[in-house]
Amino acid sequence: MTVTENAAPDLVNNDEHPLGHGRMLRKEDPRFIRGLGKYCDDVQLRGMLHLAILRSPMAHARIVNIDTSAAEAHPKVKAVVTGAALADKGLAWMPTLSNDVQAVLATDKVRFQGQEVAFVVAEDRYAARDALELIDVDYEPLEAVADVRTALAPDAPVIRDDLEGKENNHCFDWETGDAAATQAVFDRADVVVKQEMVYPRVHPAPMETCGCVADFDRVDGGLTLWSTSQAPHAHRTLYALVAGLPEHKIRVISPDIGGGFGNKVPIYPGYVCSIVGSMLTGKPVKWMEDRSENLISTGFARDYVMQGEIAATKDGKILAIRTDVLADHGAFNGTAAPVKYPAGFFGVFTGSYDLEAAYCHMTAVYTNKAPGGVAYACSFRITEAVYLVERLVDCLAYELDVDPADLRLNNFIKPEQFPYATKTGWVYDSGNYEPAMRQSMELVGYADLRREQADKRTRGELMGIGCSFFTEAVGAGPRKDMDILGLGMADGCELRVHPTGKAVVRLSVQSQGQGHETTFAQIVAEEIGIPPGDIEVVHGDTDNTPFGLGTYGSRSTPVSGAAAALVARKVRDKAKIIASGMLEVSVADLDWDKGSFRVKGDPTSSVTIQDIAMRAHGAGDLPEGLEGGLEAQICYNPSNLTYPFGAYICVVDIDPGTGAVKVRRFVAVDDCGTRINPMIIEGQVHGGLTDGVGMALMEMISFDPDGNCLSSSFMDYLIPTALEVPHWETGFTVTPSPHHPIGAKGVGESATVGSPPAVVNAVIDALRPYGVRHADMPLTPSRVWEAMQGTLKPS
Ligand code: MCN
Ligand code: CUN
Repeated sequence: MTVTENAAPDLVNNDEHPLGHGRMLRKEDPRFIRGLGKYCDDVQLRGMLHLAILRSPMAHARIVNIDTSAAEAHPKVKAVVTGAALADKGLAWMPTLSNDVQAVLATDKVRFQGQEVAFVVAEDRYAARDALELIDVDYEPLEAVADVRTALAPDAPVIRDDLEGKENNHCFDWETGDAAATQAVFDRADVVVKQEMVYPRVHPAPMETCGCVADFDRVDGGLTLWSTSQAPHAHRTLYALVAGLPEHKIRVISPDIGGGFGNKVPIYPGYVCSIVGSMLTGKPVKWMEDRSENLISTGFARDYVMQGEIAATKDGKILAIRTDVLADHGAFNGTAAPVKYPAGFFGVFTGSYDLEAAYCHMTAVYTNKAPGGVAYACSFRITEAVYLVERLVDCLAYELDVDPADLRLNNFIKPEQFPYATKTGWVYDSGNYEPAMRQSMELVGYADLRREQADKRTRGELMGIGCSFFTEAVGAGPRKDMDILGLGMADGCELRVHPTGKAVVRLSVQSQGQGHETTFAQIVAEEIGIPPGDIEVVHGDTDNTPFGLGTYGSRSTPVSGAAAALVARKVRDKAKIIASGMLEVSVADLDWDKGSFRVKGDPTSSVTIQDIAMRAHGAGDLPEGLEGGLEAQICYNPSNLTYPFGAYICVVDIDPGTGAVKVRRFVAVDDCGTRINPMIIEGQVHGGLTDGVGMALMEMISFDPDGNCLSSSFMDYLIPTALEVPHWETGFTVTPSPHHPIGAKGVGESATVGSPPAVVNAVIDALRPYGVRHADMPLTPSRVWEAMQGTLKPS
């Protein structure tokens, strides 16, 4: 099915909304648009204290001495804690999500600028911050490793001397694909194009920074933690392991969250400090980062230097792709990815093309920079992978002097090849790429634009058209090979229908703005025929929801969405037995008609799901052997990931006098299988496209040679506003996932993954008269200008 989206969304009043999927207004918006959301910083508890963190001003230095006496003497200060004090309790180090360790507070050395060195708990936020100034730290500066390319030099200072026997900055090596087979294909290829490309370090920069309120109850030994967490259940287990607290005594609540984008997946030292602060003082303790703290110390994204190679025949058949990657992991390996995937899902760098061979070798290193390595709408590094392959395809088109859209069309995996096993071991569940590509070309008016461009070139005007086609892998993941720190990536779901036919569904995922309270009610409504307005969605509270791994990697729909559909079907199966008793016919004689069971051939005999709910709880006998009540729970373990895809086309104009890039148009055609709420999908796509334009044109966390972070505020770390982005034009196709119960694939990260190469390809296309084949992001006016002058150096 290929459908073109309505330009003017036909929003419907929720009261009139059909039972299930469709354009329903978000149930959560009335509280958000009135400013009545409840975020961590809105939590106010009696006697609550405030925590502030002292951070290292240096990227690499030995801690010689810390004098906290003046801070302790501050009249409003309740506690001052250093790494040494934590070390006494065995809490100075914590595990990261990648089986590394990270300092909660530095003991021996600081390893990046902004690292946590000490914390103060005081009566108010101002006093806590004032007291930080009173702490005197004596640092002995060490040479810093700020350039990933020199991290493995023999004379480079060793950052992780805390790790036994560590004598260099090597973090890990990883490879995928078949090196020899790929070499053989490269040897016989007519054309080989090589290109180095850097995906710079960027930051998710959610509107709400990270923070928490920790409340340890000394009487019953229970800990309640309100925190900005994308994965409350996984965090609870980790706290239990780190702090040695019994898991049933810990309750993690993720209230409303003001954006996550992956930034709120890891456990940060601030959370652990707050817990310690509350245990020490016996009072609730609140910690909220400011913007600079968020930018300099929390999970960054990307930071890959990629040597790409693509091999093809002279008539444009792509044969193989090979890459060697140098990955900057910062001072601690905090990458959040399934354990067996140290490079996340970068292995899908073969893209949407039918290749004969592929190979990747990666070396990851430590540098004196903040840890992180997955965050920012990446689907576990697929952003980097898609950028690599989509830039390489454009480089090949440049060399062969063919149209980049045609080159893609000629190399796509064909619909009949699905399920398609890639040369790096992924099995794409379903796909039909050509209609999506053709639709994007039609929507944008591709042929006309090429004519316009040719015309403009004769006048010296710079206009570029950039294509990108991506395949994503989302919905981690099958427990047989995916876990995070030993926790399998399955999701629980629980559904209870009350006697009056209203229902509550409890999820293990946690929304940060994706609209789960609406879409999950719609998923259940579609299966069981109760209006979405009558279904309450409970999430983000470990005491009140079943165990599961949380929201990231666009996994909520593929995993928890499947769980919600299946739990509803389980309830419906029970309802059917009750209906058969009520209508005095056998189960086989009943038809389901969304919301009621009807006797086959007798349209007048039926019972509604609401009637059945009352009977399930009410007077009268139920069919033999059936327990009362109408509820169920399940734990869903996906059999595969889902593989959404999309075709994006960007049109830019460049001012030849300044190098400034203007994104004139952007067309995005997405396929996420069955669409639950098209309005929410469009919102997700719009947000992701904005992210992508930001990364392509302006975002970068940069460092000076001493490791000082140069992007610690929104004055220096630029994010796009309404002024920099065009009116988004969207379309869609629907290719359901064959293994997902409702055929849905994830979409939350698609646009961020797919859009940067479209923008970069457009800019490079515009610069063709200057003979430019590549320039690294962010394509700021100065970089574009240098590329035009031929003076741009590799970044
Ligand atoms: N959806 C749908 N039909 C589909 C697929 C999805 O209607 N076929 C809906 C879902 O029901 C859900 C939303 O779209 O309401 C996103 O679903 P999904 O793709 O499953 O992604 P998640 O819910 O798991 O969200 C995570 C994803 C990630 S990983 C990042 S990063 C990101 C993103 O979502 N962070 C966001 N979008 C964000 N949007 C907001 N507002 N804030 C963030 O922090
Ligand atoms: Cu990779 S950012 Mo999202 O997975 O939370």
